[in-house]
Amino acid sequence: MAKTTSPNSRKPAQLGDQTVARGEGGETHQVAGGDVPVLTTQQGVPVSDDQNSLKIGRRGPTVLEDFHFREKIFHFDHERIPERVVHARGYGAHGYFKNFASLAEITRADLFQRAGEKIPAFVRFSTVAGSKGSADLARDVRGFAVKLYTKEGNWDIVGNNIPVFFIQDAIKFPDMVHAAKEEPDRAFPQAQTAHDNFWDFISLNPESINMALWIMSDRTIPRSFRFMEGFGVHTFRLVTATGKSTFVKFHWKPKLGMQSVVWNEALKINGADPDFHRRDLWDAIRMGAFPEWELGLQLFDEKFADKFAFDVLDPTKLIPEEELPIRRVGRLVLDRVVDNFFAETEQVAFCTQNIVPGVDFSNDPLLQGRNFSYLDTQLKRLGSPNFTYLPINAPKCPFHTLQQDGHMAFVNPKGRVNYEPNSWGGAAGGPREAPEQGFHSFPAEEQGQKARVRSDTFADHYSQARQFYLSQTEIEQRHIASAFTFELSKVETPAIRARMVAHLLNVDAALAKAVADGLRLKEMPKPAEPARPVVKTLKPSPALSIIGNPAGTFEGRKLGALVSDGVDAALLNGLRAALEKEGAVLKVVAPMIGGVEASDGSWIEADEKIDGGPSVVFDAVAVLLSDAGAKLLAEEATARDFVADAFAHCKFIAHNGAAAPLLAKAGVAADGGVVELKAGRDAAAFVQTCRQLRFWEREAKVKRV
Ligand code: HDE
Repeated sequence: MAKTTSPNSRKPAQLGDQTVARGEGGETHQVAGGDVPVLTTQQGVPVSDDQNSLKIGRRGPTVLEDFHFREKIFHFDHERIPERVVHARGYGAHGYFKNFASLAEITRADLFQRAGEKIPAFVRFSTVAGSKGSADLARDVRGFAVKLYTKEGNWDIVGNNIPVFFIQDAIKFPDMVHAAKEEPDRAFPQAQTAHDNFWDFISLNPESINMALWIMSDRTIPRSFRFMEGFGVHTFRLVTATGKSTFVKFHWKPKLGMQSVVWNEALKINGADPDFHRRDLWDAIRMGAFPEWELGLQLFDEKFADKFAFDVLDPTKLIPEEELPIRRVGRLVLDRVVDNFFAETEQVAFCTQNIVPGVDFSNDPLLQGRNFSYLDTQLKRLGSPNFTYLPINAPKCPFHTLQQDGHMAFVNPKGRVNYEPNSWGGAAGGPREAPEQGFHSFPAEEQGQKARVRSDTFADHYSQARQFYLSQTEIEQRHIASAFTFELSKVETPAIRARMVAHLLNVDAALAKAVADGLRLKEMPKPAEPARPVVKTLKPSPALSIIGNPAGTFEGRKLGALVSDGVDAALLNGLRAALEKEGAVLKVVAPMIGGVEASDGSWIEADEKIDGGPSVVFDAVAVLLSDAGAKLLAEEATARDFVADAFAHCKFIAHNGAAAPLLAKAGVAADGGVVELKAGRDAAAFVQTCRQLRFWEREAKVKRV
């Protein structure tokens, strides 16, 4: 059995294009040399062999003294940190915020003092309910958390893509999140609110009804992080150098407009590309198509707050922008992907308590509770109060605290001083207070009895839900009814389904009827008893609709062109050129990843094989085939799905004449969204049509239940 070769003997081997060394057991060794660095242990000791653990004899036991093996496995065993209890699934990117004009008359916040001030920013988008590995297209609120590294400290605006929230008091957050997440006995469903516990909770908490309308709208199935609005949700304060306070609500407005997918598409994207949103952000930034938003402020004073129909401290309410216009004050641009997902996106620690001089909190009871939760949760996640020194969390301005030690204290002060006041003058005495420059809380007058109460100004639960619903286009209203029907159809307890319909009766009778019919409720329930009569006179707010505010561009979007051998090269190239001119991209989908041979003999590389690139991952499609290609693909189920789904999802479909057999087999009926391209020059007009994003007129024909 024993062999005589030395334990380190290695013979060269050829693995395709790679020349490697091979050990006695046939294992691959790649060796340092030239500019290839030497692999070391964490202690810097060079490693001779990373393929084999240390053994007694060739077939003997592994020895405990193998420090390289133990260190490697030890570190691996501890790679995971607790995922965020909510917003676990997220994706971040770097960028900057640039201020348009001085806002010194409204706030002393340093980033708003000088026109054109540019500061670094980091943004993390997320879903709420799912685990870290859940799919991107869950129907869910999206987190929109922004860290602004200002010259007077870090300011975190930890917002969402929806301007209102489920609950009015932070003490309800654990209940709400428990109900939304997987049920504790069975540990499913993952990343879905379509289950009994969630709707049970909502139906027993009418304060959630406004948010329920929002989460059943298309806002919760965005096409891309790039096409979402963001909101600070709570009322905050901006404070000037002289102590004047203005209330403010924060808005992020996407440059490329808003866009969502349709629900059936979302379900399929989750299978086809669970990383759809993170891939989209990564690709856009790497392509140089930097996502951009404008920061908008709704500014108001006590007088406005007093006459506004709702309490501005109630986070389940918004202020319509028609009633209080949004002032755009700067641009947020994301221009750099992370170098390392864990170091940046996972370790970034947003805290609502991170505000800067010139910004202050309001008494919103949700915000007050959040100010405790975020710091607390970061300690659990990151394991040490020194998480603030991690490069992604550390301020980019000078900072000097007298805090010390703790786990992983890797930034430490020098010298003798770790307290103040002290007798050591000058630099040796360490940092001191700055009475003028330092953060001052706005000296709001507060008084009242200590009590566990909720203000009766929070008691109107339906009026804004109704306003939101009536602000939607008919198509969006149908989507809301379908979403309620879908979610409640997954609820097993009939009483919960009926209870939700009882609430919807207070929102809009037609909506309640559509959902009741969709569920086949045997009998319409009585409306839920409102704590306050529903105000039916609120004017609709058209700004709340996505479809009613069309993006008017196909920029940043993607067209999938299904091609076969013999594809008309001029047509394909014409389409590609027209899309590029618009700032959009064309992706080639082919029967095989190696590509196709075009009519002129040129070779066209494919981006996706047909079943890896279904039409759901594109904003519009083109079907450009030869006669033989159409014949072949008409018999191919994945090709038929490609076309049938594009049609069902109301996408614009371009095709050449030869593609007709496949279109017919897929059930495509001629309509204004199906456009024949005869020559490359037709492409420009088609791309212009695509600016509408969807051919919504088709929807009533393809969605009957
Ligand atoms: Fe959060 N939330 N939240 N939340 N939230 C967290 O902090 C919490 C709320 C939001 O990308 C946690 O670091 C409470 C509203 C975002 O890292 C935790 C309450 C809004 C993110 C937490 C709320 C948000 C979080 C979990 C009710 C929109 C992800 C991990 C009082 C305005 C940030 C973490 C990121 C994350 C608590 C309600 C947005 C547990 C107690 C309202 C975008 O601290």
